[in-house]
Amino acid sequence: MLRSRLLTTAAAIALGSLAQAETPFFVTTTADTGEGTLRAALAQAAQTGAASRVVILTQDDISVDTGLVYEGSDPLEIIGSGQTVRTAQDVTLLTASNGADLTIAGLNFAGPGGYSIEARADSDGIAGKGIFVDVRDDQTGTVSLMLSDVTVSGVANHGIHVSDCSLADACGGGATGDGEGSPASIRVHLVNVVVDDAGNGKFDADGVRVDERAEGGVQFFATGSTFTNVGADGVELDEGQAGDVVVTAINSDFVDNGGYCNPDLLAGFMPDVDEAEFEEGQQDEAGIPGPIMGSPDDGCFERAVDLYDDGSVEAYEFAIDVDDGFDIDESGDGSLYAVLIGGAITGNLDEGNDYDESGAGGIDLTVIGTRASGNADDGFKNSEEDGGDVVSTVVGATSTDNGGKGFVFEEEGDGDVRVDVTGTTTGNNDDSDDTGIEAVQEDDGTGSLSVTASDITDGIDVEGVDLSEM
Ligand SMILES: [Ca+2]
Ligand SMILES: [Ca+2]
Ligand SMILES: [Ca+2]
Ligand SMILES: [Ca+2]
Repeated sequence: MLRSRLLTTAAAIALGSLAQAETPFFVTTTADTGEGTLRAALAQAAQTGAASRVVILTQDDISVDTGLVYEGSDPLEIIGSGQTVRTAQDVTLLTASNGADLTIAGLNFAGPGGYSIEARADSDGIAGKGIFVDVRDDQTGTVSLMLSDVTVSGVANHGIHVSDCSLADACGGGATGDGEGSPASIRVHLVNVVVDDAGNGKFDADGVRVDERAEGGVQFFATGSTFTNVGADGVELDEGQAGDVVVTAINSDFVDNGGYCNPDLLAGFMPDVDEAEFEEGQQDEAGIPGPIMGSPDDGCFERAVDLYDDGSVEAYEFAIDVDDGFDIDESGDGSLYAVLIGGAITGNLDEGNDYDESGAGGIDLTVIGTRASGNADDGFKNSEEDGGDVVSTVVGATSTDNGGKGFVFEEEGDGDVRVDVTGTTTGNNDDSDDTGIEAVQEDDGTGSLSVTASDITDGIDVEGVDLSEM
């Protein structure tokens, strides 16, 4: 036993020196464990102390009962030719546990599938992901995840997750997200990637989720990629403290996401009166509906209560927390820069695009030929707070049949609104009462909206913004 262990170590060291010369580790069997497996190759690669490449030579699917882990901190490349790594267990299929740069080509990841709010995965505290990169607390530079020709499906939790957040899965989402992070930035680069049926086994699990905290920003690039049937957001980028979010999405689709908190199923648990307002002193807090309990997932209900200074209730409101196609929350110093070219953002249970920026910095959005349709709330929502502008160019885009507005540009605090819309179509959004485009400039600053050669049949609503139509 001791002897074979020594031999194994010697073999690993030998292979390690080869890897430094870029000789790959070959996967020669589809077995779960043992020599020649993907699992063994990842362990060997981690021992090299250098950048490594793993090439899968087998053709059949690789079935695993426990998650695969790469513990190295040096870059790793995994090259497949369309095989699938699959599991029947609720485990994270591939984890890079020490923040390594990870490049994967031609490989699919499939969880058990069949998850929903009525078939949850998280009752044991575990909900498996597809690909998970955990950034080290002291990491610097840019952590890179590059995927091409990769599919992730059937996992209960996030399909793809990069976490630079000390609280791991308790990091929380949106502008209220907590947690500390490393100085590092995060880059996610997706080419021909499909995330389908991820995040349906627990609350707030996204197709792609990036949690970036402390110094450093997020770069997100996707081309020819699809995010569909995800329980929470198709893609959610959460950037906190200093740093920008820089997005390019080309011909990428965000379709039918956000339905884990199934409104049809949960509506019956809502209070009879789900929102109300009161005069001061009229209503004490004990007399309004309390937090909802006993539903398939009580985390799905948002309950907001505003109190007067005397402690009486000013207003309360309940909502079911459905999610978006593409959700970005940039907070603290830094801006949100996004370019969308082509692609469809359709059938999502909340907004299609939901972009929020706060702290210093603005929103700079370019949309060319992208279509948003059939989303439950706004097609393209852009909301900017504090110092900073909202600047947007929209060309040849479409936003129709959404439950909210077609396009929303909201700016608060210091800063201006400058929006140019050309060759764009909106129609049948909300009640069609000036719901095609809304532009709002509050507080200090100026606002301009120019609409040229466009068909905005459901009208334009401006506030603090000069409108010019040609
Ligand atoms: Ca960071
Ligand atoms: Ca940051
Ligand atoms: Ca900011
Ligand atoms: Ca502002």
